[in-house]
Amino acid sequence: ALQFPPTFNVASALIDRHLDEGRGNKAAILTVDETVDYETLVANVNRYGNALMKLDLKRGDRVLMIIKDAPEFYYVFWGCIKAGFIPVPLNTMLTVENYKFIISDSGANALVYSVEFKDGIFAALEETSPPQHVLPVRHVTGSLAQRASAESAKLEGVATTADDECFWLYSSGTTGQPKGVVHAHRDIVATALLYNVRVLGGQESDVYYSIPRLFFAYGLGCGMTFPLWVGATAVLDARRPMPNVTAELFGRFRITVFAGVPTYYSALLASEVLDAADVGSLRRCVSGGEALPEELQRRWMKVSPVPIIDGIGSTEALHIYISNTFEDIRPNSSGRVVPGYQLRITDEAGEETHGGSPGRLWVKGPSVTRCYWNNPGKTASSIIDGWLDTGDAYLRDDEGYYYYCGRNDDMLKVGGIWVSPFEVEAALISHPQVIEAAVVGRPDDAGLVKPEAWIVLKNPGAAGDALADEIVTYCKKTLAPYKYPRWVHFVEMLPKTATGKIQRFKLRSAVPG
Ligand code: 3SK
Repeated sequence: ALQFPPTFNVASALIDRHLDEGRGNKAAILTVDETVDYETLVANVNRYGNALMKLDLKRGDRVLMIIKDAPEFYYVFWGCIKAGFIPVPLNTMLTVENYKFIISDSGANALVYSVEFKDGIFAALEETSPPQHVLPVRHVTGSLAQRASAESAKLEGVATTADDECFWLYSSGTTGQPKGVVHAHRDIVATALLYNVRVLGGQESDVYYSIPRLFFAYGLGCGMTFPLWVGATAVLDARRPMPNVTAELFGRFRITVFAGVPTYYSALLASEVLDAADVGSLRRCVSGGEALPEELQRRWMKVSPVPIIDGIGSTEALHIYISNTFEDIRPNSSGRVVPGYQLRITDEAGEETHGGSPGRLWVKGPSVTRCYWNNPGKTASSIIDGWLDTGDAYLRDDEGYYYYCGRNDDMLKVGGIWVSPFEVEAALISHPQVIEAAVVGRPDDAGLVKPEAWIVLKNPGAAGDALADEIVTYCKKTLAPYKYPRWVHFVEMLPKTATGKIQRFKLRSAVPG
């Protein structure tokens, strides 16, 4: 079990500690425009914290952050935590409707934003009761940075405990309104140690770069809390992730720990921009968000010196709780439980299953949220005795490897037999013409549910009945007979959540064009 002193503010472990450990001159953050060493990081966190304290906020007040991946994200996040406020990083790509909802749901008293996102934010602010303070973060007059520059570079973190509320993230989910997920100080330590150090092997000499942005739990870990925990360096880049930009960053900063999602690994490979020099420094490559097909791993291994380590996490658990390891990669599996977490799979009656059939996956562990903000109904239905309902359907084999079978509500019953859309998708993706695929259930003329496939092609010009027939024949050979898709539609792209999860519910109601 993790041990914490009676008074514990996570900012002391991830920010203040580095000066005592002689890391002042080491780069904490690298961007294409600036290098922030640990000494500057600590000073700026303190200055921002002091500037926030002047805003007349109360302890525990929420500060919404709509901030790009840049050093100021760190300054506001850690400045809030040291000063006793609750930072709430938000997805910078949300709709005006989502922002309106969150501004009101969070009851935040301050909102700090990067000027690039001003239009959407102000459109939302016009239609709701705005937080008391709305401030640009940097690079303009009146910004928080400007106020901070006049402040002291010293700030004692407020006395909190490891279990106190520390920050929130809004989870997008595949349906419904975003939900505020409340995390404690200890949750950051648990993920940084259990996954980052013990599974991934993150170390002080590493240079981390995360494709998922800092406002996602995945990016918050791989792009900020993990490198800070081990005293390493993080590369931040606010541009939209594009293969040529990633290749440039790999080469320029000699990235050693890279975090991506399967769709992005696939785009990197399809672009053919990576050369041996770019990938030469890679030590660990991580994938999450959606399951990694074996075929993608095979293609990655042709260009990279190291394999992709696939895992699964959630905003509610803060990071990855099932993972492969560098030494032990099981194709098409999310891996085994990350030591420190517990898992169980239940059947439709809520009974724990021990056989090899898919069921509902529950997780318990030291970084799992204790509640959703302002949503006692959702808290009560999803978190029972510390066990979190992940919403995912999983199968565990005799050796303890877990296999993703889709979201619980995505599973289809075909002829009375459960079919995992993921298994059919994996078969489709192994066809040489297919880049991405999503499978949903659709009732046939007799009202019986059958698999339907939505496919993105490598060469969209090849779409047509002949290719559809070829793909169906291919699946019949690869899968159990009842699992092949009865309908095939070619599309330019699949609908996805901001974290890259396929929104199958949108496909279920889509009318094939
Ligand atoms: O698998 C995910 O979606 C995830 C969520 C939070 C943190 C990390 C990961 C990989």
